[in-house]
Amino acid sequence: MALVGVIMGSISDWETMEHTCSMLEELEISYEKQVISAHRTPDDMFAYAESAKEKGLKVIIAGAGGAAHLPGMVAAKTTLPVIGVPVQSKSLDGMDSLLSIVQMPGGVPVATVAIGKAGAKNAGLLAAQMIGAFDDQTASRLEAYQAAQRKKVAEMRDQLAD
Ligand code: RP5
Repeated sequence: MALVGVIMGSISDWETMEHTCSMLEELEISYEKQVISAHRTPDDMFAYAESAKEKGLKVIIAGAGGAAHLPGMVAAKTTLPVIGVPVQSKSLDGMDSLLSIVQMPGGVPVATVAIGKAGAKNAGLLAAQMIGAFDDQTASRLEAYQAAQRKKVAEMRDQLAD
């Protein structure tokens, strides 16, 4: 059973959103992925948002670029936490995506991460942290992930000192 739903506005978003999925796999979080467009398939978007909770999802991660309405509109139709990933668009470098996702009206939150790959990766981590707040095994994997990051920095320090 998938705990996290990863959706994106277009297949062109996959090169960004695959970093979310890789992180979820690394942390052993079950997920499903789907292309759902706010503008091209609005009925599918609402159906997905409305059924997400009852099918067992705990978090939705939505990536979109340009006029990036997918995360906000999904958030409008579910009580699950929604994480928005601004995809780096070609024309405005992702600033359009970021502002479209982050500037939600009070009452309809979308947890917005950074533009592009770093944000996509952090979206996976953030979803794992939400699940880890209630699941000890996930919390342990997150501790191991942080310990590995500390080790990498320690190696960088050694490298610099050589
Ligand atoms: C958005 O429009 C998608 O999220 C994508 O980032 C952007 C461009 O989509 P394509 O024209 O590449 O399908 O809906």
